[in-house]
Amino acid sequence: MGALKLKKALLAVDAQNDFCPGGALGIRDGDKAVPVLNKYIKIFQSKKLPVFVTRDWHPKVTKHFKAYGGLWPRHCVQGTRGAEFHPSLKFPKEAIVMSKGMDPEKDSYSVFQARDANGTEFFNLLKIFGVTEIYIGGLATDYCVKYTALDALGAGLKVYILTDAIRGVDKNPGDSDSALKEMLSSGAKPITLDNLKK
Ligand code: VGL
Ligand code: ZN
Repeated sequence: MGALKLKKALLAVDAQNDFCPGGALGIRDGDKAVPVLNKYIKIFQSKKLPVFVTRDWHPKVTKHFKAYGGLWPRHCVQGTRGAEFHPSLKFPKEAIVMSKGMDPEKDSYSVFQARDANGTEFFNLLKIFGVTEIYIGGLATDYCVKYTALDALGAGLKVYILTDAIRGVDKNPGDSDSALKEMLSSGAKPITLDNLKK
């Protein structure tokens, strides 16, 4: 299982209670992405490929929230139920949990601004694992998924978007559609469970 041979990695983005229906920033059908993400996780796990699971992880007070001048209702506050992973998300203990959004001064949507439990940044983990292709699914299409995909392309990685496992906020109608178009026109490739090479 030489780490140097590893190439592909899965990124399951922000499948958290607050981004699902009933949550503080509930995304329509956000929970529907979870069982599909679970299937991708199983496939990557069975091939011993790295699985990254990310979470939005905010302090109580941050400029990210409307109350302090930002865009969003209070959501995914560290230690709250809303910040927990959706109860049906299943991932192995080897999965690497990445947290982002801890800086009270700014918004950070990209997983390239996230850190693992040791404080290591995503890009460094990709280098350590030898990852050159990332498969991205989860929430939200028009924020975390989009900015992560664009950063990954900018870093020279090959990027696949799991189009059957993403859902968006659509703060403005059509945001998710345009986000997907932008990712694809920037070089990301769409993929679904059916055409993922087994
Ligand atoms: C996100 C809205 C607010 C995201 C985070 O990571 O997609 N979206 N906070
Ligand atoms: Zn957030």
